[in-house]
Order: sequence, then C-alpha cells, then structure tokens
Amino acid sequence: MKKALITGITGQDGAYLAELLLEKGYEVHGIKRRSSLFNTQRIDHLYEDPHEKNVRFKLHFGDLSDSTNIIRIIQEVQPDEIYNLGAMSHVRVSFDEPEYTAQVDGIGTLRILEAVRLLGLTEKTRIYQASTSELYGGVQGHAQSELTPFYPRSPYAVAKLYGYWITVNYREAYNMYACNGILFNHESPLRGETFVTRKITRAVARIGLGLQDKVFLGNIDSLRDWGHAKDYVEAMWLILQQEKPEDFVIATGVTTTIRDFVKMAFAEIGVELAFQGEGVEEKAFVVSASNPDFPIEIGKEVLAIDERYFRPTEVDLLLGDPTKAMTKLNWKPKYDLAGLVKDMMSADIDLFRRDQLLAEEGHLVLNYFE
Ligand code: NDP
Ligand code: GDR
Repeated sequence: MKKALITGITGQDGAYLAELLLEKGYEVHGIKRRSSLFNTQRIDHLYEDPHEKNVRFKLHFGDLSDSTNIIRIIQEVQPDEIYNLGAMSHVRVSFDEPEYTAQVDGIGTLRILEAVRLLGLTEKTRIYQASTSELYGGVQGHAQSELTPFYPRSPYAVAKLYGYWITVNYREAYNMYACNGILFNHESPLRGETFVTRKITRAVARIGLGLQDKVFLGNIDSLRDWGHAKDYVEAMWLILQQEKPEDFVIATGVTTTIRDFVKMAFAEIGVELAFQGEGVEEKAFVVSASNPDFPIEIGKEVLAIDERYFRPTEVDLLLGDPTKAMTKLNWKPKYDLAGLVKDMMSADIDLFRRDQLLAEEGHLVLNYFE
C-alpha cells in the first residue's frame, strides 16, 4: 500500500486530495496545525478511529515553520509521496504578514525537501509542490504556460517563487522526483470564505434568503481562470505518476471578470443585475427576480465597492495554457465555470437554509464575518 503525506490537509485542496488518495487505496497521513478549536470540518467525514485496526487516515500535529517536526513526521511515515499544500494562501493577507508568509510558503518548502534529503529518502519519496499562477503576476497580455517568465506581485507570490525554484534546484542537484504544479485559481464549496468566489456565493445565497443586504467587494475588474478543486487535485496526483519529474500548468484556458462571476452567481437564484457607476462608486442593483424562493425587491442595491479589499499591487489578468497537462498527463477538467458556480451556489443555499432554520428555533446567532 502506498503512503502519502499531505501538508495543508485541513484546507480546501488537502481535503479533496485526501479523499481521492483514499479512494485510490493509499494510506493517507496529514499534517494539521494545533489550533484552539478542532478545525477539521473539511475532513471530518474521512476520520477513522485510531484505536481500530487497519486505519488508513492518520493526522499528525505539525507546522511548516518547524523543521524538527517536519523531519520527525517524514521519518515516522516514510512516505512514497509528499504533497506540500500547506501555506498562508491569502494574497491580500500576505501584505499584512509578509515575513510569516515567507517562512511558511518559501522556507517551509525547503524544510520538506531538505528533510527528505537528510533522511536518505531521495530515491523513495516523490514531492509535489503547490506552485501558483500568482508567480506570473505582472506578466500580462497572453496565456501563461510553463515557458512564461515569472513576475510575482505580492509577498505571497514572492515566497511561492522561492518554493518553485528550490523545488527545481533540489530536483536538479540531488536527482529528486520533485515537481511543481503551477495551478491557476480553483474553487469549490470547500473554498475558504474570504476568497472572492466563495465570498460571493455565500453572500448571494444569504441575500436571496433575506439574511444579508449587500456584499462589499474590492477590484471587480480583475480576470481569473477558475477551475474546480476536484479536477485540480486529480492533476496533482497525475503529476507524481509520470516517469520523469516535470512541472505543469493546470488551468482551464478561460478567463472571466469578478463582475461576471457575480452576475452568474445571482443568475443561480433567478436575479438579474445592472451595474452603474465607476471605480469605487460602482454599485449593482436588482433588475429582475424570477424565482419565488428568493423574492428580492426590484431596484435593491446588492453590491458596493470597499477600498479595504484593494491590494497594494494587483494581478489584473490570469489565463493559463494547460496544453502540456492535457497532452502529457491526459488531464481534462470535468467542470466548466457554469458548473462550478452551480455547485458552489447550491451548497451555500443549503448551508444558509440550515442556518435560517436553526436561528428560527433559537439554536444559532446569525453573525457573519466578511
Ligand atoms: P487553504 O488556505 O484552503 O489551505 C491551506 C492549508 O495550509 C490549511 O490546511 C492550513 O491549515 C495549512 N497551513 C497554513 N499555514 C500552515 C503552517 N504554518 N504549517 C502547516 N500548515 C499550514 O488553501 P488551498 O487548499 O486553496 O490551497 C492549497 C495550496 O495550493 C496552498 O499552498 C496554496 O497556496 C496553493 N494554491 C492554491 C490555489 C487555489 O486556487 N486554491 C491555486 C494555486 C496554488 P489551517 O486549516 O490550520 O489554516
Ligand atoms: P487570488 O484569489 O488572489 O487570485 O489568489 P482571491 O479570490 O483572493 O482574489 C481574486 C481576485 O478578486 C479580487 N477581489 C477580491 N478578492 C477577495 N479575496 N475579496 C474581495 O472582496 C475581493 N474583491 C475583489 C482580488 O483583488 C483578486 O483580483 C488565489 C489563492 O487561492 C492563492 O493561494 C492562489 O495561489 C491563487 O488564487 C492562484
């Protein structure tokens, strides 16, 4: 039985990847940070009682900022594959926590590679590094591929640039099977609540149910190439199953503005919007509402801009060219953007209908953070 170790197992991708690897028959080990609450909601359905025999899902306390802990866990697990997904992954927050981001997203990657080398596991253990389209940052005007030069535009992207190159360097210097997946934005019902797609689908569901008035966003002109996380974890696994270690771009090849994502999300509850004004003055109003389950007043203002969400340096356009992955890995996404929006909206409508019921029965205080 193959053993996989996943850092960032409590995150969006970690949860989907763990599920996929368990389905494929792996023994799955995950590194989980100590927190004051359990913070395992995304993987609770995978939990197995450690007192039972033949348990295939195991969690270890750890942190990418602690080499001693990383070395000990890798020594104990002796993994065939490591997926380094752990990171301070929020671009806007990286401007507030630049040093921590460098420690975890940059040096954290080195800690994994060096642990494998020091433990003499270079022949046995294959390593996947969660690289990102944010590496391209300021490179604009054409689809971004494995050959496009990098121009990171945030402390997050600069830290990930180090992670990218140290992975390439260890592959070349020590002949390790270590690869970068350069993944473009991927989303799902498990997406963190402060990333823009999930912020939108949560807000639209709540506005539709009468639980919230409007949503405040930052730059709605930027363009993103969005895929579904379920499709993207499949690509991570494929990248580690090749004969030779290589880096791959994973993307859909379609790019869309945040504004259009908002329109698509509202369309899921039968609401059509009109946008008026420019820059920080832009607002969106309801033009029609056709679904009686979501009776929103015509003319209601449902979106406004808040400069708090602007970034000191923005990435205006991301558009990936996944040709290499589609030909060499035979990878093809199952979801398009419409399918992704549908999946996220349906999950958030269910979630807030439940909240609404619990609140009506007095079991829940409705208090939403943005
Ligand atoms: P999430 O933010 O959902 O998950 C990040 C995970 O990393 C969480 O499990 C988090 O733990 C963990 N983590 C954070 N800091 C540390 C630390 N110091 N030590 C150990 N673990 C830590 O991210 P995603 O699942 O969306 O992304 C997975 C990876 O892929 C990340 O590296 C991200 O940067 C990268 N990526 C993501 C893309 C996307 O569109 N989703 C695109 C390209 C790259 P906790 O739950 O305790 O916070
Ligand atoms: P991104 O994702 O920065 O691309 O990084 P995010 O969803 O945070 O932003 C996408 C775009 O939306 C604009 N935006 C807002 N963003 C947020 N979070 N909140 C808002 O209110 C808002 N309004 C507008 C942003 O300015 C940006 O242009 C994600 C992360 O998963 C990274 O870890 C990953 O590496 C990249 O995707 C690829």
